[in-house]
Amino acid sequence: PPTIRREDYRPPDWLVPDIALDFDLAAERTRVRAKLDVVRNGDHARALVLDGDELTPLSVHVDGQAINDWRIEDGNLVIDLPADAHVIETEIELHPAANTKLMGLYASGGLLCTQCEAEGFRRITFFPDRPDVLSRYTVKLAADRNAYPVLLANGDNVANGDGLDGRHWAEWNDPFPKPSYLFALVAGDLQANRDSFTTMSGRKIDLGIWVRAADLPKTHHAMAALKTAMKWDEDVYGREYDLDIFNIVAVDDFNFGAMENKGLNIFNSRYILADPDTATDADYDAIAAVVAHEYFHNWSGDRVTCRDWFQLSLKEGFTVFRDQQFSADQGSAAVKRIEDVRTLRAAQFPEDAGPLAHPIRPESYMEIGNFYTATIYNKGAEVIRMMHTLLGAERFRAGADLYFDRHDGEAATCEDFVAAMEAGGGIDLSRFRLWYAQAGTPKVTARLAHDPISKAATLRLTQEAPPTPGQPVKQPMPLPLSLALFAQDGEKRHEQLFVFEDAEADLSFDGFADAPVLSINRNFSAPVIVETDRTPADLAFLSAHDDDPFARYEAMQQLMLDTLKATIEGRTHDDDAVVAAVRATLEDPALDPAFVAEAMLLPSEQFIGDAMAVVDPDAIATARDALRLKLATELDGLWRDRYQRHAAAQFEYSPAAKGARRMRNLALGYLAASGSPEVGAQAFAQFEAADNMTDRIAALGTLANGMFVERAEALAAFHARYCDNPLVIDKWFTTQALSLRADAAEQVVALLNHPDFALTNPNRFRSLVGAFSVNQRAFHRVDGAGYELLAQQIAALDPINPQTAAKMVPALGRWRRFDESRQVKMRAALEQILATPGLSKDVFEQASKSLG
Ligand code: B3K
Ligand code: ZN
Repeated sequence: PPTIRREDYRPPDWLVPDIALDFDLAAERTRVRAKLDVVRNGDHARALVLDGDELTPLSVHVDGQAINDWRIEDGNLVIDLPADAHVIETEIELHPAANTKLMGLYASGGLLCTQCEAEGFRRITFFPDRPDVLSRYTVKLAADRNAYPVLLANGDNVANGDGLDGRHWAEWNDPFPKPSYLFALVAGDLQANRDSFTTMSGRKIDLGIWVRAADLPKTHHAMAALKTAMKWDEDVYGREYDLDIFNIVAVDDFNFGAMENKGLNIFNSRYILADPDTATDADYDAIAAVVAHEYFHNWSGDRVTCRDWFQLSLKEGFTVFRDQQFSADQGSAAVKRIEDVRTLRAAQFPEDAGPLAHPIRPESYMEIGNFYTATIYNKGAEVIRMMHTLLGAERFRAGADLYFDRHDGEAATCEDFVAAMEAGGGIDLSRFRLWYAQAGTPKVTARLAHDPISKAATLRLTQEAPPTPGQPVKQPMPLPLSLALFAQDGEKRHEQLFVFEDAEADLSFDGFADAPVLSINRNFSAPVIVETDRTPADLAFLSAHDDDPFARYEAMQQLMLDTLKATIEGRTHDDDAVVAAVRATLEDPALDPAFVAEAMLLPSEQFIGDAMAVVDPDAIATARDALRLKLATELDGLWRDRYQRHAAAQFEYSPAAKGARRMRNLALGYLAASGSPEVGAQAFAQFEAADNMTDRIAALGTLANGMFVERAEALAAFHARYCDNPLVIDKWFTTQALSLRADAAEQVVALLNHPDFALTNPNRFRSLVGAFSVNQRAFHRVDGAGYELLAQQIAALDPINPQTAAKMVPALGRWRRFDESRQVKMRAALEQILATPGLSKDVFEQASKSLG
C-alpha cells in the first residue's frame, strides 16, 4: 500500500460547496443518489477525482446529462470536466447488512447507522473524502415506517412525509459547512430520552438520547453529563452550542468509543447506558467524559476542523485536554490527574518507546485508521496542557478564543493553533513546536547535591529523548517542570515552575542548613520520565508530606517500583519502607479515601516491565505477588478495618460514595492476597449482596484471580444474571481474560469457543482478546501460547473488521523489550500474521512496522 506524506499536502483540486443526498434505505439494499455542486479550485486542468471504496456507479450525470466517459481508478470515480463549475449526480447501491467493517453505512441490531471518520464516507458515495472539503448537506432519508420509524441526520429536520408501500421519509438540512467525515445518518426503532438546554444567549436546544425503548432508563446519567458539559463549555471556554437540536444515538456495534458527527453524535452503547446494577463507577466516569468529549468537539473539531489527517491531534489532543479539565472540575482533580497519567503511562509510553512510535503530528501513514493512537490523543493532550501550564488559565483562554475566532468554519493545522496561542497568550513557542515534531518520551535525570558549609543545594538536570523510527537524533525540548524543595521538618521551602529548555541545567538554592528533599514534575507538569537519586527515605517522606497530591502519589509509586526492581534484580533492599509508607498513608485521617486507594495500588506488571532493561514477566509477577502478600499480611488489621469502615450503604453515585467503594474493594483485594478460604467466602458474600456493579465485579474479580472454591459458582451466577446484557457479559469475559491465575491462557482459549463470543462485535472481541493481550503474565507465557493465540485471532478478525484487528497488533510489536526466546516467538507471530493471504492494509502497516 502507498505511503501518504504530510509534506505532499496540496489543496483540493475541486471544492463541493453543496451536496444533496437521497437515501432509499433498507438493510439488504440501499440506493444512494448524490448531487454535488463542484467548483474548480485554482487554475489547473486536472480531472475531478471522487474517492470511492467498494462502490460501483449505476449512473453518472454531469449537468443533467448522463455520461459514459467516466472511469474508475483505484476505486475512485474520475471525470474530465470542461468548465469551472458543474453539477455531478451519481447513483450507487450499498449492502449495509453485509458491511462488517463498520465503516460507512452498516446495520447494527435492527438499526442502520454510519461511521465516516476518517475515510468511511467514500464507502457511502463518491466524494472528495478529505477534511478540507467543506460542504452544506441536504439529506433525504426514506425507509420502511415499521422497521425504521425514526430517521435522523445532521442539522435540522426540515420536512417529513409518507411514501408508497408503508415507507416514509425525512429531510434534514445542516446549515454549517462540514467535511464528509462528520456526516451521519441513523434509521431505526428508537426512543428518545428528551430534555433541553438553554444556552448563555437564551436559545433553547432540544436534546435527545436515542436508544431501544428498554434502554431508556439507562440514559439519565449521559443526559445529565451532556447538560453539565454544555454549561461547562460556556463557562470555561465561552463556547455556545449552535444548532437547535443535539442528538445522540447509542449503537452496539462500533469500532471505537463514539463519534462527534455534527448535531448527531453516534456512540458505542457502552459510553451511554448506565444504571447501578450494570455499570461500575469507572463506567459512569467514562460515560461523562466521553459524552463531554464528543460534545466539546462541536467547537474543537466541527466548527474548526482539520486540514488533513496529519493534523488529527489538533482536534483530538485539544479535545482530550478539554474533557480532562471538565472531569477534573466535576470531582477530585487530583484523582483525575492520577488516572490520566496512569493511562498515559500504560498506553502511550510503550507506544512511544516501540516500533510504532510517531510524533503527535505524524509525517506519514499507510492507513489513517492506525493513527487514532494514545500518542495523538493522550500525548497530544499533554502537549496542550503544557501550553496551559506555561500560559496560565487566563492567557490560555485568550489564545483559545483567538484560535476559534481566526479559524471558525475552516480546516486548520496544528501550526495555526500554536500561532494563535502565541498571539493570543503573548508567548514565544518557537522551540516548543518541537513537541509536535519529535517522537519518544524525554528522559530527565535530576541530582540534588547539598553542601552544609555554604548551606546551598544544587540541582543538576539533564534531558535526553531516545531515538525513534526515522528520528535517530533529537533536540532538547522545553519541559515545564514544577519543582519544590522540602525541609526535613516537612515545611515547603521553595517552589517554582522551571522551564527546562537545554540538554543540561544547574539550579542553586540557598539557605538550606540540612539537605532538602526534592519534589519534581509535580502534577506531572511535563510528560517525561524522571529519574532521581532519591532514597527510599526521601520517597517515604514525600509520600507523607508533599502538598501536591500527584507528587505524593508518585513518591509512593516510585518507592514501590524501586523496591520491586530491587527484588527482581536480586539487590538488597528494604520492603519495610513500603509497608511503613503504606501504613502512614492509610492512617492519615486527612486524606480522601479515593486518593488513598489510588496511592495503595501496586504498579502494574506492565509498568514494572517498562522500567526494566529487559522485561522478565515471571520475575515481575513473583516479586509483585510477594510484595502484595507482605502488605496484606503486615497490614491485615488495617485492611480488615478499612473493609468494615467503608461497608456498603445504599448505592449512591457521589464522590464520597465512590471513594468508599474504591477503598473497600482495594482492601478486599489485599485481604484476598493471603488466599485464605475465609476471604473467598467474604468476597462471595459481597458478590451476592452488592446493590451495584462496582462492588459485584470487584468481588468477582477477586474470586477469578484466585483458587477460591466459590470461583466457578460466582462466574456462573454472574453470567446467568446478566445473559441478556451484552455490555455486562463483556465484563464477564474481561474479568477472566485478566485473571492472574496460571491457567488464564487456557481459560481464554475455552472462552473463544463460548457461544457468546463473536468476532463481529468489536466490544466483545476487545473484552476477551484485547484484555488478554494486556494480561502480561498470561500473554507473555514463556511457551509462546499467548502470542500464537493473538496472531490467530488477528488473522481471523482481519477480513471481517480490519480496523479493530489492527488495533491488537502493537501488543506483539513490543518484542524488543523481552528476552531472546520470547523475541523469537513474538516475531514469528508477526510473520504469521503477515503471511495471511489477502491481509488488509490496516494490519499490514501495523505488523510490518512492528517487525521494524
Ligand atoms: N473522532 C472519533 C474517532 C474516530 C476514529 C476513527 N478511526 C471519536 C473521538 O475521538 O471523539
Ligand atoms: Zn475525539
